[in-house]
Amino acid sequence: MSTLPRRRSTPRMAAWLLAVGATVAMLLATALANPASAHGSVVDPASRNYGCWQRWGADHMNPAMATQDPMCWQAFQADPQAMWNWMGLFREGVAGNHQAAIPDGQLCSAGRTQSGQYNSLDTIGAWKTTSIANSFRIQLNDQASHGADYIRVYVTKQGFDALTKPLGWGDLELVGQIGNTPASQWKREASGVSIQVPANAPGRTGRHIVYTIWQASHLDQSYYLCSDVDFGGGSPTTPPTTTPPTTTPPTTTPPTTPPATSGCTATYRTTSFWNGGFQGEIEVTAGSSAIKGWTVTWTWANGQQISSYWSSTVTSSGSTVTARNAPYNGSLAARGKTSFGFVASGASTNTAPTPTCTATV
Ligand SMILES: [Cu+2]
Repeated sequence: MSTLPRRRSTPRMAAWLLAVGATVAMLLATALANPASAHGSVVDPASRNYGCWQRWGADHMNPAMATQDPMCWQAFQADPQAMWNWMGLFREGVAGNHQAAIPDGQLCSAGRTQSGQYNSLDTIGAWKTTSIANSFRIQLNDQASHGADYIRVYVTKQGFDALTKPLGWGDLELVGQIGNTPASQWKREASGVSIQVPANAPGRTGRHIVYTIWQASHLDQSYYLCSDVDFGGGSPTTPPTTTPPTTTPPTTTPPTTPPATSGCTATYRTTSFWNGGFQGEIEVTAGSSAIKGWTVTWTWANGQQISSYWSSTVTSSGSTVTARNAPYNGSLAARGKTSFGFVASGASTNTAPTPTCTATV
């Protein structure tokens, strides 16, 4: 028995060595490629493919998905790689011309990017939704620590029917954004970093699409992310069949301490800090009647200086800061809320300011 195998051992050994060599090379290539190919997505409210990967990634052959989660089922059938690689939904070299690069009806696949790998995300239908309030935040996880030149958050207009209509640019309204924020200012995660962007979409009820554009900072790389949401927390499987009146804002958040006055109030909190700087957020709440605009002012006690801001226009004069509403978050219903944020440099002593709010009615 021993002579026969031995006679063949040279070609076998060579083939085996080749196979092992190829495997090692592939593993090495994969190991080297992975950090570079790691990117990110909106994880809350979950983007379409991130949500499918979360719910079914470990069980994607389960036929129950076809009835329980048909949109994820068709997406997994089309290309499971588009679910595993939920962080790779981007385009490059768009130069900020997002609307020119992406035709209507293709917004969720980033204009059929990556040779059409993500086309299934444009499918119209009952994608699973995340319940959110009219004042909400998106969380974006960035595994590669690219940071952002900007992040823009849009929501479909009230009356848009995501169950029957393709998503077009004309259906969207900008409801929140942040400007340049390097990854060093984002929150550290087990894998990469994350950031939250506050947004405010008054008057929305029922099923909507949150559309996020993340312009990464390391090169001209733009991410286009669809998250299906439900304003008001109704059952995602039974969407309203009629257009609800826009004059009655939903009363989803019972205020624990309703402001008794007209005008507005502002509360400050530090959302994160690091050596030499911090990120702050101010929540603006309308009084007992609706307001058309707001101005928040405060004075720094320790020479803090704002370097970037979002969802408002901020001007500083010495230690006094004035923040005015952005065009899209000035109008608040009675007791309605919105928030804006900023990044500032500061010394080791960082006394929280006491902001004052003035309303335009
Ligand atoms: Cu990337």
